[in-house]
Amino acid sequence: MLKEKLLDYLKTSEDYVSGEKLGEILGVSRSAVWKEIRALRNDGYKIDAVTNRGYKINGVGDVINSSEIKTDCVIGSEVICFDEVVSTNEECKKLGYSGEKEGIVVVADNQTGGKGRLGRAWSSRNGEGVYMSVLLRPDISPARLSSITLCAGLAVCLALREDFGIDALIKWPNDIVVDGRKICGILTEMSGQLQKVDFVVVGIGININTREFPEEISKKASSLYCIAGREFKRSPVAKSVLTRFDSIYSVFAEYGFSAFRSEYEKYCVNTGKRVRIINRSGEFEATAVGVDDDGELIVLKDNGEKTAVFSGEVSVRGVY
Ligand code: BTX
Repeated sequence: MLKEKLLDYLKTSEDYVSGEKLGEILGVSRSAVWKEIRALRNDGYKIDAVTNRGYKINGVGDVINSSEIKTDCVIGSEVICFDEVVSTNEECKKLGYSGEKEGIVVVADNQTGGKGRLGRAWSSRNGEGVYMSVLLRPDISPARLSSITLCAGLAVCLALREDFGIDALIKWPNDIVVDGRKICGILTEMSGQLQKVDFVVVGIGININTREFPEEISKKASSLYCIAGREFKRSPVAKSVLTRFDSIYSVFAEYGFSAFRSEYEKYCVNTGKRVRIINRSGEFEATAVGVDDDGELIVLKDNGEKTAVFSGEVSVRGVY
């Protein structure tokens, strides 16, 4: 796309570049260059124009586009951006069915039908969050899929802690929380048969600049803005998460979740806490002691019995 090529060129140029030179490089007229410069400004790029010198990028607003999010690794090697979709997971699944390669990412400014787990909704305010889905083709059995969600959670947690100074923790299995409130949710969906995975879509929703949440989640949701008291640009957060997810996923693909077990436990808010487990076979209270090599939560029941919980809702006192 012309706009992206122009943007890539301007980003690597330290000095002003004339419209004429840009036209020559891109094989288009000066007026076509000018049209794309205008479009980039509309997207949020600050581009200086100086007579007889040309154009220079002088800052980026809060834009969501491929050029800002694309990574140098497998996950995020290609990024498709939309202004609005029903759900990025649904768009990404279409790419999975059409045979797209592992690592492609779908991102949107807005979701009109963002999905949570078990048919729940994910509140996705326009332009206020990162809503993205990653296509993976792991060579693992469906039984081990849930640990991919844990890897994605760890990637979000580490990205927010190390690159953005947010004290993020993980609530097993897939919520990222700060001060007991949820700032990110992960929804993993799969296509395949009983024994073989065809593809997996990992959907990640992060609340970035949301100041007010709908009434029904206002007590349990938070955003980077609410935590830090300032706005964040969404694309750098998305890129940081994708880059971390790539390095975690590549080790996971070779060695399994056990490689991250102790790091996950370190940031898991449940570790050492009383938890209430609600699953198909009922409800019980226990003390969480960690996770096992498959990412299942290990709990110590009050009768002294240790058991692994592989799915279901887990509530922790003090954390919604
Ligand atoms: P979950 O089922 O664990 O969480 C959903 C629940 O969380 C809701 O029932 C509600 O109580 C609460 N909730 C809803 N919206 C928010 C929010 N913005 N912040 C905090 N709490 C909220 C979590 O499911 C999985 C969410 C994945 C979302 C991503 S966005 C990109 C991709 N596309 C898509 O449709 N889903 C994923």
